[in-house]
Amino acid sequence: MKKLKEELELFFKEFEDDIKNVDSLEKLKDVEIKYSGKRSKLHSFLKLIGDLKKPEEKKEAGFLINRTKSEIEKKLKVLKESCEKKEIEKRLKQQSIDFTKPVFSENKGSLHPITFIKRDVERILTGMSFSLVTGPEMETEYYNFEALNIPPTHPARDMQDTFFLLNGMILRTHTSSCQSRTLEKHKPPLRIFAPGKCFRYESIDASHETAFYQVEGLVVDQNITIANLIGTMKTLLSEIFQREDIDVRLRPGYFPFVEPGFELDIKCIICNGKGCSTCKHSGWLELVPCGMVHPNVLKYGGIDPEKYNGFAFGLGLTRLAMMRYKINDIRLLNSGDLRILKQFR
Ligand code: FA5
Repeated sequence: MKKLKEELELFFKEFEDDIKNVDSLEKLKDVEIKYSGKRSKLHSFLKLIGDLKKPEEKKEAGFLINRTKSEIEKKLKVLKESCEKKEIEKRLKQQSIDFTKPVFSENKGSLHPITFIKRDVERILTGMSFSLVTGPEMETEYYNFEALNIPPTHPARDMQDTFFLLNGMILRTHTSSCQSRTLEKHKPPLRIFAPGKCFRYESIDASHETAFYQVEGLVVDQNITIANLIGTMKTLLSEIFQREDIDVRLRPGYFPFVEPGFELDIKCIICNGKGCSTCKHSGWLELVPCGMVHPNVLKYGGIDPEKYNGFAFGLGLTRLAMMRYKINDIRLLNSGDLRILKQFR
């Protein structure tokens, strides 16, 4: 028994010497295997108990071995906790965040293609002495229809499927409502444009959305002619498409607030008028509805139609963006798909 006691003491001393060098979980694992694992010397001590014949000897040997075993396990447990703490501290140091460092993110935002084209049109029209005006998206029927020569019972109201709000207002169906608001407030000569969002209760397809952008243009002065309208449109579109040779044509178009009213087409800029899928093989693209301001609209604004006249146009900004950036489905513009938007940085 004395020999066993000495051997256990030696074994424990060896263990204490070994744990002095343990400073990581990896080294701790080696020590655990060596001193408390199934193949450790401690296990061979435990096996010795079976060889002892006398019960008192078995009891004493069991006591001595188990005491050493629990001492070893206690020390290993404490050591494990301190090694884990050290490892966490080490990892935290490696991953430390410097909040004072400037951020250069890979994921920079970018402007929407409609914003690009809107800013372009704004720049060009201001350069042509037009002033920017704005109007509300939630509008009265009066400014959206009535003051534009579309009385309540007029069938032309059906041309623009309208969102009616519970408060008796509507969502404006076109930026032409800015015409009636401007004419009421300002007197000629005037030259304004109004970019903004419009809303229609449409069934959505590749070229129709329920919310889309238009830019309204309005000129009121004395002796304005259709030639002024064509000249202005040619200059505006040449600047937008960065080409000098924009060809336009006028077709009759019906809008109650202009007389005569036109659909202004441009010669297809993709195929140069030869015919392609974009222009549906006609060689022309329908782009700007426009016309000479109807005398009744001037009267609603308190302007004498005998003295003044003018022209107006309503450019579909969303479709213009589609044409400029060759986007074949209007729904892509509002899809929120970054793969689309990232292309226009
Ligand atoms: C109008 O809205 C008239 N207010 C334009 C006008 C102004 C005529 C001044 C005369 C004088 P229209 O409904 O055609 O017209 O719409 C004008 C443009 O808006 C269209 O050419 C098209 O480019 C765009 N647009 C109309 N509806 C939608 C829609 N659902 N989705 C996308 N764009 C649309």
